[in-house]
Amino acid sequence: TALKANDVDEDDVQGVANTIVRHVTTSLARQAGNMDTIAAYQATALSVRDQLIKRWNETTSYHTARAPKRIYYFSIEWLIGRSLDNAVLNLGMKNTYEDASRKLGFNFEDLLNEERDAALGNGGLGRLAACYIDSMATLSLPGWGYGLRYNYGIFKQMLSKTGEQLEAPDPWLDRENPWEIARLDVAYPIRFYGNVEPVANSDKAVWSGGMECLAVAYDTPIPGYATKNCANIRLWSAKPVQGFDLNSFNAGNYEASVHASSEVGNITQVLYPNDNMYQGKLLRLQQQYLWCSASLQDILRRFTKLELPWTQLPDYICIQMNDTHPTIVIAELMRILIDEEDISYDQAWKITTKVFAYTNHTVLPEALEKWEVSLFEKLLPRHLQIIYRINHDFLQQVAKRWPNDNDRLARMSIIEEGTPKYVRMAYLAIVGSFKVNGVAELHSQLLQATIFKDFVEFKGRDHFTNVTNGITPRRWLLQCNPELSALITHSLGSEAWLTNAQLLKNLIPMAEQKEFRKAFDIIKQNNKRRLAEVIEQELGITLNPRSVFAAQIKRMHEYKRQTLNIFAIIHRYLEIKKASPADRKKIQPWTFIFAGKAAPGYYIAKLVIRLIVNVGKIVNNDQDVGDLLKVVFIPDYSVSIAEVLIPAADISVQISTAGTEASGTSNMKLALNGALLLGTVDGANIEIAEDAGEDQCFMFGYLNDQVQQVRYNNSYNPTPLEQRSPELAAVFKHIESGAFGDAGIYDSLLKTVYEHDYYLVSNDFGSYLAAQKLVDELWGGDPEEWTRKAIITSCSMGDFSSDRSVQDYADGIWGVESERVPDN
Ligand code: 26V
Repeated sequence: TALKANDVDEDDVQGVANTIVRHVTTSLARQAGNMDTIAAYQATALSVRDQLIKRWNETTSYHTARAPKRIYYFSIEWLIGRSLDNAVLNLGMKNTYEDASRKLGFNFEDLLNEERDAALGNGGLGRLAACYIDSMATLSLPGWGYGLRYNYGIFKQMLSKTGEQLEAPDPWLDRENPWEIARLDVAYPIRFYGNVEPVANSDKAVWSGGMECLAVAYDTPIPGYATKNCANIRLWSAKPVQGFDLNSFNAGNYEASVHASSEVGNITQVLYPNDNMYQGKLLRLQQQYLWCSASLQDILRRFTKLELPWTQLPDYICIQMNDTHPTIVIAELMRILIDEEDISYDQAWKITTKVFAYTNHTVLPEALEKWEVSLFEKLLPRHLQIIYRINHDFLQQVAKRWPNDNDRLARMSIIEEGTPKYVRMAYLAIVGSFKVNGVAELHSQLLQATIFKDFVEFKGRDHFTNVTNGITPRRWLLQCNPELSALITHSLGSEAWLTNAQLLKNLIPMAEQKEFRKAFDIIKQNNKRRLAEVIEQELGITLNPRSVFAAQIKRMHEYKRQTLNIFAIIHRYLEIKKASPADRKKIQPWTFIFAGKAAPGYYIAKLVIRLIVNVGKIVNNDQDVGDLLKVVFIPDYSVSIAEVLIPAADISVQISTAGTEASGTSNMKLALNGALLLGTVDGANIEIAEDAGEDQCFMFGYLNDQVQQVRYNNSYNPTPLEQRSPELAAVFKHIESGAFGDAGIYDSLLKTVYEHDYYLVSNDFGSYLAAQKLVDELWGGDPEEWTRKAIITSCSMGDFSSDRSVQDYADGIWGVESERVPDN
């Protein structure tokens, strides 16, 4: 019975309350009565953590005994957000915990709001990893995530009085993190710099010297929904080797013998805040290597316990690389097999190339990683040698297939020649993997037709595939929109849709029923009011819940074109100002909601924030405008803010230049919550429109295959802005008149459109206005029809569950199967 001490039945309210009180007195060392909201949150989280650990242990034992093929998801970012609500929902214990906290005198909702976000990611890529691990757990797949335990997550965004983005550190670990388990005993040595000595008559070498440190493991259990399985995210923290340094001891230098290298301490301090923009920083390469080497050592240790030959490694493990950030792991596996396990180069390569698969997340050239050879050589000399050998053998094969085609060799070489020379990580990832995928149909096609074209010819079509992204319906519907979830469960007569999102489409016929539409509409209104209250409280802006709530919530980037949106808002503002009082009555009310961070060094993106904030200040306080137009920039966008915004949106603004947004995932979250898509023909918008039906969406803008030509014309046969778009020219005039701050502040932003207009803002402006006009007509003309479309959209999103994506990976790439922990 001692072992059962932590057991409570799922619906045992008193039992759960007891565990919470026990944690207050023992873990928090407080008197049971001395509980504030923070303590109540912490004790509740620790109580839930006990449940998770129990499942974690059962899953681990079961999988150790069964020894199935395992999948390891390598992501340098994990954008988890909060865990308490998600955990109690996945455990099926939300009601129990609500009742237990009420018994103790607390509102569960208040406890939830005490939790800090785990924001170890920038945006889509990091949040995707978090959705995928939720689905891996829910599908009972034997899988773990690996990443880095940054002391500081994505920066906290604040706005100055003049609307400029300010950045402050995010000390998320200042309060103890109840969701992690420190495993100080799981630590691996990591080497940097040093020298390489070849070993005569072999492929081997000895890498020694340099700087050594330790990578220490911290585990975050991830419970599946409606399964006992619990997955794990193992995050590494860098720590100096605290050996007994005999040299400094002998010298009587006690201080030096306990001195921690500050270089080591830096490695896992902070998440790089860039999204879609590569910077070749030494510290970043140190992060990547520490993470990959530690994770691989961990994985291989688990494999060697099976006492199988190395040739069977690919039958037992698969490593999915989330973008090129972990590509060094390919060279690391080669190094370990050759230098430490005495395997020949050729045999090692055969094994290695059956282990890895690579997901690409962007075609933007400025985001592709390429490391300066000199920096690489200094930090990882042995790995550079191995990469040269990989490249040599690879180019020999290319030359054999295409004799005398030196252009092709130069194009395809993993080493970019020139001064300086670079290692092209995407090419290494393709050559070292057995499968490469893009994240939406269009994106995957584009990869194959453009940046990886040569590699398709060399490796064959089958080397490349598509897996369209997905989002977890547990967090992005059940948790963030409880009322809509209850309506769905009630109407379907079961909760099965939470693990089989395709069932949602059985509700599509309900869109024709007035009663159902009414219920759906009331929920949307409630969610809008809830958001309006938060905005009133935090920003002092009063919103009209009967206006169209249009949300553009994502990282600030030129290609995502927040510009197009804010320029259209200014246009709308000018139209309202021009209209007579009688005409104003016919204008539909809109609320434009923006949220998103700009990379700290991204000047233009920061200028866009400034423009949005300053337009808001003018428009929101203009008597002529009144309720017809509000512009809100919500600072410090995060997963937990997204959970409030997304259920409240009527319109999902997804307006990237065609061909630039690999997939997008906020488009899926918004659609699932009943927002209509106002978007370009790009990324996953295309598939969303296909599934929801184009009638449900407002699509506009130049198509991908027209973009090149238009862009060329913008640069080389420029027509004056006045001709490309007279409406936009008028907007620019107004900005330049100083209407939103001193004339001249925005000049460098406007110049990007006047000259080149690389992202086709002026070219798409007219059709964006036209699309908004259609929205106006529907909103003002036929609210029932609007709700009908919203229902159809939401119920057509089954394909965008991350369960579908992860099952696609499991079947089509990983070759792993469900290993469900038996119920008893
Ligand atoms: C690149 C870099 C370069 C070095 C500095 C830090 C950093 C961080 C991330 C990246 C990769 C950016 C690629 C990315 O985030 N792509 C987004 O991936 C989403 C998930 O697949 C997708 O929905 C978005 O469309 C895509 O932009």
